[in-house]
Amino acid sequence: MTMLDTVKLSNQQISLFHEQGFLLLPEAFSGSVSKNIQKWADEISRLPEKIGKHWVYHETSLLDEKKDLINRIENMTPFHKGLSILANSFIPSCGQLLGEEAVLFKDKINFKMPGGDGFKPHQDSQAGWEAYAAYFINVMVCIDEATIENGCLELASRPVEMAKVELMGKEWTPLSEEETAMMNFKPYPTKPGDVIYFDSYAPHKSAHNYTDKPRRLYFSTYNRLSEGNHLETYYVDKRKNFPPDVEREVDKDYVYRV
Ligand SMILES: O=C(O)CCC(=O)C(=O)O
Ligand SMILES: [Fe+2]
Repeated sequence: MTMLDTVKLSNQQISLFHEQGFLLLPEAFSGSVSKNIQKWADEISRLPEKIGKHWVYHETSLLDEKKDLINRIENMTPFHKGLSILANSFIPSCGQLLGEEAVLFKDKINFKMPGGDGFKPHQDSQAGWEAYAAYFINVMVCIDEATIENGCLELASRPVEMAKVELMGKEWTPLSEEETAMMNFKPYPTKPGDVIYFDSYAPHKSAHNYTDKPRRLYFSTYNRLSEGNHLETYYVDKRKNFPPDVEREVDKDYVYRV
């Protein structure tokens, strides 16, 4: 089993994170570690979809309506050793950014296969996260090269005049055109092994993938341990409204929100 290097952030990086709401860390992982992460993503996507295991969501290709794609896999740490080691490897650096001990809240891989849809502008705390903790940090690990063409992550810096880090839109709906009018979104193309930290109030979005290559990105999320360990409750709650595809009732409508 590969051991992952623990990321250690400098004071300058920590300040930049708090100023912008995000921090880029190019080449955080070496080529061989990145290859392992790609292998783990392949492995988890090949495991059978069973009730009580990792959560798999599908989508219909925007390029071919007969084609079913894996959209996202969540709740992976109990079911894959490597992906569990990956999630745990960020606890120290997220602790540095939080100023106290961090705990894992959730983890997922967004697959965005050829024909996969994008994400409307939002802040992650709009997805009801404030019910669990006041503040979270996401870590994005680039699995496949993410480009402007295949829908890399786009982030907006925190407005300088913003005194408090808070929601700029409503819960459960994406940011509106009015709310994003003054935001300056910038695409951040990444290569395998690059990492981006961004907090749960950092506005972000990404475009669909109309290229012929997958754009898989890994995301894990952490909160202050002093605000509680919510991973299990989060998934129990989410299962009620938005369970994985294998657990869905045929005649029920499920809507992805935010
Ligand atoms: O995968 C992406 O491009 C962004 C995903 C995202 O914002 C989310 O899952 O909350
Ligand atoms: Fe998001």
